Amino acid sequence: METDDVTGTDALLSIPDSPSVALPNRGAVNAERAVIIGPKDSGKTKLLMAIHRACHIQVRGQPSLDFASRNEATHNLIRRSVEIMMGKGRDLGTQRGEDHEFDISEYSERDRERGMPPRETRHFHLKDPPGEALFPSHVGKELQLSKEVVAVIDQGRVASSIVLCVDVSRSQTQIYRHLPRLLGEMVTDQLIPQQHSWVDIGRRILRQPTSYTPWTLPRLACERFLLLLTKADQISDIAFRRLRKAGKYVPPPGFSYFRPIDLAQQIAPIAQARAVLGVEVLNSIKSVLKPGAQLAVGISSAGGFDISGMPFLNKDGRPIGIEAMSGSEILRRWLPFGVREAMLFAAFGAYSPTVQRVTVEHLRSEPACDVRIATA
Ligand SMILES: Nc1nc2c(ncn2[C@@H]2O[C@H](COP(=O)(O)OP(=O)(O)OP(=O)(O)O)[C@@H](O)[C@H]2O)c(=O)[nH]1
Ligand SMILES: [Mg+2]
Repeated sequence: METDDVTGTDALLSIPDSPSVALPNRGAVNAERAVIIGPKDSGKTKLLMAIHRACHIQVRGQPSLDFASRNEATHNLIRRSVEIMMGKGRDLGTQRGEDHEFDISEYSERDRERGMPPRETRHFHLKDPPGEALFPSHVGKELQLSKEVVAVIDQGRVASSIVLCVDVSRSQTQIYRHLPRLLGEMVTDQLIPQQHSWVDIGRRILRQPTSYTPWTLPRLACERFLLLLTKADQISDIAFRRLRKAGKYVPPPGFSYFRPIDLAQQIAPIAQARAVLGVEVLNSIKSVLKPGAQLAVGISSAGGFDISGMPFLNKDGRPIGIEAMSGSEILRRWLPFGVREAMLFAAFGAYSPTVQRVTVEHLRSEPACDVRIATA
C-alpha cells in the first residue's frame, strides 16, 4: 500500500522514525519484487500456472481479484497450464530460471460491479528458479553459487515477498540441509529501530539531542514471507482413503458427504507445518526476518480438486480420468486450492483460513513429553 508523508499540524506532532500513516490510494500500481523458492518438484511452477485461474475464482467474503500477464514468460506459462492440465505436453521442471511479470488487482465486490478502478494493483516481477540448483538433492552436495543461483539470491535480497514451497507429502531433508545457507545468502544489513523510551520521545518533540541510534542487523529485506505447503490434494486423498479403509469414514456434523476437498479445508496450516517440518524451521525463518515483517504459513494445491471434490491430479502430477472428458470439460472442472489466498498474502499481506499468521505462541516448542505424576 502507498504511504504518504503526514503534512500540516500532524507533521509537527509526528515523531521522526515513527511509522508513516498508510492512506488508501485508489488505482495505485505498486511494483513488487518477489521470488519463489523450494526444492525440485515442490510445485513452484504449477503454483504460478494456477494463479491466473485461481485469481478469477471469486470467493464470498474475499476481495475480487484480477490477473493480467505482462510478459512472454507468463503468457507461455498460462498457455502451457492448459496443455498440462489436459495431460498434453511434457512437464520436465524448470530448466533455467524464468522471470515472470504480471499484475494482480484488488477490488471490493461493489466497486467492481460499479466499474470503479481497483483499490490497488501489484505489478509483480517474480523469479521462478529450478529447485535443484537451490536445494541440491545429492547427499553431501553443497549449494553452488552459479550465475543462476546468484541471480535468485540477488532477487531475494531486494524482494518484498518471498514464497518458500514445501511439498507436504515428501521428505524434507533438502529443506533442513540448504535453507539456512540460502536465506543466509539473501540477508543484507537492515536498520532496526530501537524501542523509543519516553525520555527520547520527549527530547525528539523538543528537538533536543537523543542517544537514539538504530541497530544494524543482517536480516531479509522482505515485508512478507510465506511458507507454502503444497500438494494438499495428495495428503487429503491419502487420509481420505485410509479413513475409508479403516471404516472410520464419518462425515463431521454439517457435512452430508465428506470428500478430500473437505478434508483439505480442515487442515490447520501452522499445525501442519509444525508436524511436517518442526517448529525449528519456523524459528529459523523468523530469525532472519526484520521486525514488522509478516510470516505466514499457507496450505495449497495448484492441481487442486475436480468440482466433484476429488483430486484433479495423481501423485505424479498427471490428470486423473481425463480420457472420458473433452478439453473444455477438463478445464471447467479444475479448482486450484489455496492458490488465490497465497497470492492475496504475497501481494497484499492478507490472511485467510488457508494462510495463517505465525505468532509467538506458534514458535514455542511443545514439551518433549507431558508427564504428570499423581500425588496423593
Ligand atoms: N498432485 C499434485 N501434483 C502437483 C501439484 N503441484 C505440482 N504437482 C506436480 O509435481 C510435479 C512438479 O511440479 P512443478 O510445479 O514443476 O515443481 P517445481 O517446484 O517448479 O520443480 P522445479 O522446476 O524442478 O524446481 C509436476 O509433475 C506437477 O504436475 C499439486 O498440487 N498436486
Ligand atoms: Mg519449476
